[in-house]
Amino acid sequence: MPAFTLYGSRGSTNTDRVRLTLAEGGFTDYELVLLNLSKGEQRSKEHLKRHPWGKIPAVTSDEGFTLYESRAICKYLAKTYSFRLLPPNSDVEATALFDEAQSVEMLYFAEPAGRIAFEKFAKRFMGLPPNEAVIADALRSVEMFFDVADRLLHNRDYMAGNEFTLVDIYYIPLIQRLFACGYGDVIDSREAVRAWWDRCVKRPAIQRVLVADKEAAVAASE
Ligand SMILES: N[C@@H](CCC(=O)N[C@@H](CS)C(=O)NCC(=O)O)C(=O)O
Repeated sequence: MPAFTLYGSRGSTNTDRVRLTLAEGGFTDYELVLLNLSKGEQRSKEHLKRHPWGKIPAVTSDEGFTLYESRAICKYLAKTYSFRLLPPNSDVEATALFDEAQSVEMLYFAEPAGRIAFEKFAKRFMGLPPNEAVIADALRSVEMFFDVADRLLHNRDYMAGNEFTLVDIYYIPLIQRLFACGYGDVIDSREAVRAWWDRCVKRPAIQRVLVADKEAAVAASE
């Protein structure tokens, strides 16, 4: 009996955030149930009991514990299974810097990067044209974000300090999506950001997931 069920979808950046966390933690004792978003399965009566806003990912345990929101899930899993991806609770300053980095990622990066991903990637599957004005505006915000991040990363190895943490994982799926949409230059053109990105994606567990997903995407398109 797996420890919990993760409800997600293939190609979902929010699901991938959780999958990457589990991979880094070396945790495989879970079941992944894939919902078909284009069929609206995320809004089924059954799934709305797990996620009242009708989205993925969500996790449920046999004991009846349910949680949604990818970052909350990642943090819960890291704490429950003692993944070394969070500063120790006893280190109040490192925990505060982690919380700071987490807010920065979600509000200053994921918001505009998510708009680009939606316009350039998701809309293609909906048969809708991208709104170029929205993309241009979001791209400006992402560029400005990485200008600041580049300065910070000249003095630290990772987003929350000198240790790789969950916050670094939080960035990976949307940056991958930026590369897939042709905006990889926002990373490649900034020396410290590029070096940070290389450190993240060269981690063996991350690398395994990214390679497997790439192969699965190629196989699905053939
Ligand atoms: N903030 C949420 C976002 C969840 C989200 O938007 N998930 C997308 C898939 S990546 C979804 O369920 N989309 C389907 C829909 O909105 O109907 C998280 O981090 O989990």
